[in-house]
Amino acid sequence: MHTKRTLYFVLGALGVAALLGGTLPLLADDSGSTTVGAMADTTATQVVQDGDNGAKTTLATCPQTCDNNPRGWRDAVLEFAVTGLPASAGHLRARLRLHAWTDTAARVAAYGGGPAADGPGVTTSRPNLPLAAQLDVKDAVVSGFNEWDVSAAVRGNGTYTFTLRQETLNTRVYWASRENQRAAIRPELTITYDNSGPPAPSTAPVPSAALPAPSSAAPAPSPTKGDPKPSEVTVTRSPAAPTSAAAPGWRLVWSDEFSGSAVDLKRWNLRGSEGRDIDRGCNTNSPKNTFVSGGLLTLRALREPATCSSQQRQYTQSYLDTIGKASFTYGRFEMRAKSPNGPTNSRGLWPAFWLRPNDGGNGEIDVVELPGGAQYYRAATQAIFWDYTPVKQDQRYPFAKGYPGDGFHTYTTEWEPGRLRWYIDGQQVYERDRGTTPWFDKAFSKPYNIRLNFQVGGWLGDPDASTVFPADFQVDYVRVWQR
Ligand SMILES: [Ca+2]
Repeated sequence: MHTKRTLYFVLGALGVAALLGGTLPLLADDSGSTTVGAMADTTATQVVQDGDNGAKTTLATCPQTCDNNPRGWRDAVLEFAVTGLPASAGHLRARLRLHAWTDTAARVAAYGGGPAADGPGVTTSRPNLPLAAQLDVKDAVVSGFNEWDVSAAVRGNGTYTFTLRQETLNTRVYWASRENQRAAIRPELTITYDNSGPPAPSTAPVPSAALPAPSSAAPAPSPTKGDPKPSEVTVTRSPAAPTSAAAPGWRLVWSDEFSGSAVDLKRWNLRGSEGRDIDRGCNTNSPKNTFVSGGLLTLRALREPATCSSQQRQYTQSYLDTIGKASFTYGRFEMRAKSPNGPTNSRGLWPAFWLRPNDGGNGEIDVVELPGGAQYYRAATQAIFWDYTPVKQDQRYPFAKGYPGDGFHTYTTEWEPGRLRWYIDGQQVYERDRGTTPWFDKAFSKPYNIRLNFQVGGWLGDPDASTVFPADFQVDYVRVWQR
């Protein structure tokens, strides 16, 4: 997985940034330095206003009593992959650096360990893991970068997780996250060393104060060996895909036909062990919840106990995104898919195909949301959001005949400067433009990435005894065209 992650190494002494594939040139014969950007970070026990795991610009910390937070400590958890240290590196000094926007009289301690990452760029909680030793503490937060000496935890190349815990001041402190649009203020781990060290073992040791790297982060779903999935799967064979659904003038720039036997992790991130506050399920990267077979991607919701983000939950679910892998400014986005939602069996099930801006700021384009339940199952929702107060515009489009769960349908959004159009099975059903939407240009003139997820529970209701699990949201393809 590490080779698929983008790590930012900064040669500190020279101030020259370079993207490297895993080797780090020495600055001098006798010393060196490397700065690694966080490959994952999150606010543990976050609340909605701290941002969501997929698109946030800040991390928050707050003591247990902060704002009467019912979920306990709000900690900032960060994970770094150190791969560039030479075999001869010795006397390692490691500094964890986070940027805050204001001076604040809050004591903040850095610990080794904490919840670990479960997918490329996604840190989520593994609850009940005790924090390792306290590494350093600062009595106050300063505007700009704050540094903690975490040398005691860093032994060499490897994956390191740190937790920042705010011990005083019952007000949240905000820190720039790895997704902040200003790259210069993102979290860093800076390591300096000399060349006095013994040759390192050929495989990275597991540092005592850090968690081991998650076992290959996101196991590629495999239809074979030991996986109970194939015997459980009811694969709905995909009828022949439409030859070309594109309107004239559009050219295909990205697609996944799901014709292989596993989720293509070059195209998608698969979120794991993530519990968002807006729903009732745990996103997992288990092949039980997300798999490719028979030309289809299946996102499967299950009724089963799971723990994520320090919470015990009763459902598991699937969430894929293209953050860091594919993004688009304008385009024609289409999914051909079958919702599992029928009239009597689907309360609390919520498949969706949508887009969010890379900068994590304002804006959201929902190509389609397909909430289940007797009230909702007949319609497909088209929506745009400015923010989540919420300032949004949307409609629920009831099928004239049938309903989204009666078979495969295509859901399309054409996004052009100043205009958005939505189609179902090739027929236009909704349109937004600068006239309908004063915030159109502010929200929809920057790169967006793609999300496919199957949420259980939330604003439109939670499952009840009638909801049937497993429930499968089956996707034949996702295609993106541009002009
Ligand atoms: Ca397909």
